[in-house]
Order: sequence, then structure tokens, then C-alpha cells
Amino acid sequence: MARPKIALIGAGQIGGTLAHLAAMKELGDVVLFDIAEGTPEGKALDIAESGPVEGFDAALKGTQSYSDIAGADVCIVTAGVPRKPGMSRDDLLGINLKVMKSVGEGIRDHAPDAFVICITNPLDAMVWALREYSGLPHEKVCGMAGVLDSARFRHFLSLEFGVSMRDVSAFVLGGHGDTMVPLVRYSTVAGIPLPDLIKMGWTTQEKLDAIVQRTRDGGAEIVGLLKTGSAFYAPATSAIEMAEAYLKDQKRVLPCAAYVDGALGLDGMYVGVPTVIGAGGVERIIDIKMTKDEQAMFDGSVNAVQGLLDACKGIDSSLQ
Ligand code: A3D
Repeated sequence: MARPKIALIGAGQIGGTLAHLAAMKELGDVVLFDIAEGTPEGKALDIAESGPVEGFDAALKGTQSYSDIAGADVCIVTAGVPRKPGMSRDDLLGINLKVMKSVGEGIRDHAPDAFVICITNPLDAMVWALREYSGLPHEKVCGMAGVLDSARFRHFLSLEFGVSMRDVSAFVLGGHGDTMVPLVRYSTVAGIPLPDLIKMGWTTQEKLDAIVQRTRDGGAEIVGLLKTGSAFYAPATSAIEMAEAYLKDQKRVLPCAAYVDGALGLDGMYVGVPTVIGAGGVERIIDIKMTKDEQAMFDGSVNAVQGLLDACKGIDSSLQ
């Protein structure tokens, strides 16, 4: 049987890391696509040359031609520009919306059967636009944010408790960014919920609140340190976890930006929710019941995403 084909649209910081991880894990052959001539070719060759040392079997190719992604099983999209000083949110939306149009049409024409994972920001709006432009089924297009946000939350919690990150599970809902909703009630250490750990004296409400805030600000913290770009190792590894769940039909329960129509009181929109990812793509949305406070936070997050969608529709009237 031929190896799966993984197309990475965007060969920047995250794209290059995705290629490296996909090859090291032997998830399949990798095609790196980018409009910047030389970048995808150079990264593909560099990673391929690490193959004999690492001992992986994966072919890597860099390209500027969408025909090279033909028949891809998975497409991970990081194409776009980051927000620069002086650029408004709408400026960024306008630029990345145009990028999503060209990428969506490229996927539609060359890899319509792929499972598509969007990472480009602003995430919840871009994944929606990418689905609209590509016309792929909703369950085959989703966005990566929740796995990363939960990983950050888990990391901070494991430091606070002095336990292995493997034994900390976390639950984050809502849009990616300031309005994300880390659900403390459903986050645990080996099954013990965080509120119980407060009662057991493992931490305090104040410390937990500070960890939740640090999780919400996780992206900005890295930007502040790097100064010239945003996080790429943890975002790449998070998207690879989602791709692997699809390629190996693992039925993983992962939070991702998925199309929700009916569950959680939503009427057809992309937002961060717990999902089951397997060979069918996003196979299930887990319709959890929230408390009044959680619902209020989630509603605020949904409203923020809706604001971005309205702005997209204002920029491109073909999106309605
Ligand atoms: P960067 O290193 O700038 O890579 C982006 C690449 O996209 C560059 O190589 C560009 O040449 C390329 N590109 C631009 N336009 C096109 C186009 N039309 N077609 C194909 N390629 C194009 O950025 P990065 O890899 O650090 O980040 C990529 C995206 O991920 C950005 O939008 C970030 O904001 C976003 N991001 C999201 C998260 C989430 O958790 C959702 C986390 C970190 C970064």
C-alpha cells in the first residue's frame, strides 16, 4: 500500500516543523507548498537529508504548484501573514482571507478528499472561510487551537502540582484567543477534578485563576519572548496529533475548531469544541452541559467569533 500523502500549505516556521515531525513519525510522504520560491524546496531537502541519520522512510518535496498536492490525504494550512505593528485586525483579516481563497480553491481542485486542518489566524474565522472557499464537507475541515491551548494549560498545571504532564488532562472550549474558555471543572490530575484539588490543598483558587489567565495569554507570551514571530513547535505538534488521529482512525477525543450545528446551542458555526477525530474526519461533537457561568463565558467567545465572521462577510460579499 502506498504511503499516505501529507500536503503542508505554507512552509514557514510551523510548516517546516510540521514537515519535520511528519517525516520523523513516518506519517507519510510530505509535500511542502509555499509561494516563497526556494523556501519549501530548501526545507524539504534539508529534512530529507536528515533521513539517513534518523532512519525514516518518507519522501519530501517542496513546490510552488498546487498540482503537486494532488490526492493528498491530509492538508495542513499555515499560509498567511502574521499581524505586524500598525496593522489593524481588519487589515490582517483582509490579507489572510485572500490567502484562504487561493488555498481553498487549490485544495478543492487538487485534493478534494483530504482532511484539512487550518492553523492560520484568526483561526475560527479562517477555518470557516477555508471551508467556504474549498466547498469540502464540514466534517473534513477543522482548525487547530484547542489541542495547543489545552497543552499549554496542562503544562502550567503540571508545573504547579509537580506531577507528570501525562497525568494532567485539560479541557478548553470556545474561540482561540482572549475569549477561550478553559473548563476547570473538567480538567483533572489522574481523574481528580481541579476544584477537588483546591479542596485538597494542592493549589488555591487565586493560583488557578492565574494559570487560566496565563493559558489565555499563551500565544502572546511566546510572541513577547521571540519578538520576531509566534509559537511554532507546540502548534505544529498539536496539528500533527490531529492528523495522526485521522490517518490512523484513532477516534481521539480532541478539542478543535469544528463546525457545530445543533450541539451546544449553536446553529452552524466554527468554534472550539470537544470532538472525536477518526477516519471520517470530525466524527462527533461532544455536546457537554455547561454551568451558567461557563455558558456565559462560552457565549462571549462565540460572540467574538461571530464578530470576525461578520467582518469577513463585509470584506468579501461572496461569503454569506
Ligand atoms: P510564517 O513563518 O510567516 O509562515 C507563513 C508562510 O505562509 C510563509 O512562508 C509565507 O510565504 C506563506 N504564504 C503566504 N501567503 C501564501 C499563499 N497565498 N500561499 C501559500 N503560502 C503562503 O508563519 P508561521 O508558520 O509562524 O504561522 C503560520 C500561521 O499560523 C499564522 O497565521 C499564525 O498566526 C498562525 N498560528 C496559529 C496558532 C494557533 O494556535 C491557531 C498558533 C501559532 C501560529
